[in-house]
Amino acid sequence: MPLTNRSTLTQFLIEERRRFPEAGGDFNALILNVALACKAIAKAVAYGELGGVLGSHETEQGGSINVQGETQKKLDVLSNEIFLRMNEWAGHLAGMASEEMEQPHPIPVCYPRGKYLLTFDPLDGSSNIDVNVSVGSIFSILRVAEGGAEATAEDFLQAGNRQVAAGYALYGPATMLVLSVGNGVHGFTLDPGLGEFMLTHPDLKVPEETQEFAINASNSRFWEAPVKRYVDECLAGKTGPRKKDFNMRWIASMVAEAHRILMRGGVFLYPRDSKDPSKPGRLRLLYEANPIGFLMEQAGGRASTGRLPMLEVQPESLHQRIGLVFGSKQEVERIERYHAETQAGDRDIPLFAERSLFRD
Ligand code: AFP
Repeated sequence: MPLTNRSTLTQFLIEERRRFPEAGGDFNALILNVALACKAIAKAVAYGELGGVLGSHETEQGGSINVQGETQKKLDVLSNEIFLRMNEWAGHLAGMASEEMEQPHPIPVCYPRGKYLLTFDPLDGSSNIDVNVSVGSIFSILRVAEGGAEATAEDFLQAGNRQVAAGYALYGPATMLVLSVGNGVHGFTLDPGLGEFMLTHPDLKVPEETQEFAINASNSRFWEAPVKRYVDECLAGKTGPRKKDFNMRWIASMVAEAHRILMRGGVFLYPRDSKDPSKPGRLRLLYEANPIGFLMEQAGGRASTGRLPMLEVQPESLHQRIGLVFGSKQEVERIERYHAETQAGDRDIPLFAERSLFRD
């Protein structure tokens, strides 16, 4: 197939860089290294069982558990290694933080350090990998205060509106890279023959309205009142206050949900709930909620905790969990309104109700 007139990721980045004449090229090189890591992961994922990398990661002591308390899949560990090896050598980073590592990864002393920080979930949705459902990698790029010094965990604790770039790779029927460098959101499709990401979806926009919501309904008994109200109204359809029918999706792979929402609208909810009081949400702020939130806001959508804009949350710890709602602006704003209206909403969840001495 002759070379189409599409831009490659490299061409796109060089054209974007023209907006910053003083840019030295570090930023672009960093993004290209992240993209290379995603291509390597795409290749490993595509082999499936043939690659001998399905199933759980085993050590001499048995299955390995990550800092999240979750069983690690072999591909979780491999994907994490790929991100580290493809990014630690180039001199653009002061450190890396990953869902799969308790502490930040220091840049080996044999390599120069740079002014950026990279956080990532190397393989999101990995509980789907053994059943061949789409999974993805999520990444976020921050600046470190002063370049050159080794990054501490504190350096990563920056609000999402401090991100200079964010994106994901989706290992689906096609492998895609969706990226924002702060000037809109753009989708690239991997040309397997060339090994290049080609610009196929420039300037993605999230439709403001939708009839599609995504939530894990098996958690409904743990939801706070505003979430229950929102979902019940969607389920009531034409006969209810929304006066229109809704459709529901739940892939249990947030990258795939986010991509559907970028392509055709929708709203995703993994809210704070009372299922596990030690976890104020399932998703992690730094390398899941913030990068996806950045993309949604850059594409004219919205990302929220339900109570405040996601990108304004000040992180308190590297692996902090948070309730997450994102997608079509009008739906997210409605969900935020419901949270604002039910000030007493927090007293409705069973945990608090049992504490009340005056419960009738
Ligand atoms: P895994 O990476 O452990 O599969 O978790 C995926 C995820 O973080 C996110 O991608 C999904 O939206 C969500 O968890 C699915 O959670 P449930 O399994 O509770 O539905």
